[in-house]
Amino acid sequence: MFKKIDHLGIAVEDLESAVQLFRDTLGLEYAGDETVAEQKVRTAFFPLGESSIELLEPTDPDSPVAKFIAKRGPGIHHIALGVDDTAKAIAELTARGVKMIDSVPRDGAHGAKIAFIHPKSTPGLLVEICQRKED
Ligand code: CMX
Repeated sequence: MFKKIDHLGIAVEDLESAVQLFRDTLGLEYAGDETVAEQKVRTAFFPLGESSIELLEPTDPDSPVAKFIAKRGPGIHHIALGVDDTAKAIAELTARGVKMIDSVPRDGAHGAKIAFIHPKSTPGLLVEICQRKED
């Protein structure tokens, strides 16, 4: 079902300074930013091999990412696993007894169809299932 690690999501307080670090200091390729309004985050992508690093800055104090930073500080927020079909993956995982946060796919960055597994079904790690638009 899972093809690869699609991306690692990293929560940051300030996107501009984090982009400077990853692009200018670490020298990673920068693929631009995108606001995902429905999830109250601004994202910046850095393709790296077959995966990417995704920086996440909250756009609102009510944003889940703002709450995450307040509780745990900046750092790895989620790991995203690539699939061909998010709806099918939700059905398969649910049938295997995995607790899902999302029972239907929602829109992620770059038109991806995404869903989250509940951290209660994993060792405290937030796992995103991600179907890329071009897939
Ligand atoms: N890591 C570990 N645990 C986490 C977590 C994280 N990043 N985020 C939430 N949790 C835990 C919470 O502590 C909570 O645990 P308890 O039930 O024990 O208290 C549980 O998961 C449920 O969290 P919640 O916030 O109460 O549940 P919601 O359904 O309101 O939201 C979630 C869950 C994951 C969707 C939300 O917290 C979130 O992070 N949304 C932003 C997602 C995001 O990164 N969007 C950008 C996507 C862009 C892209 O990749 O394309």
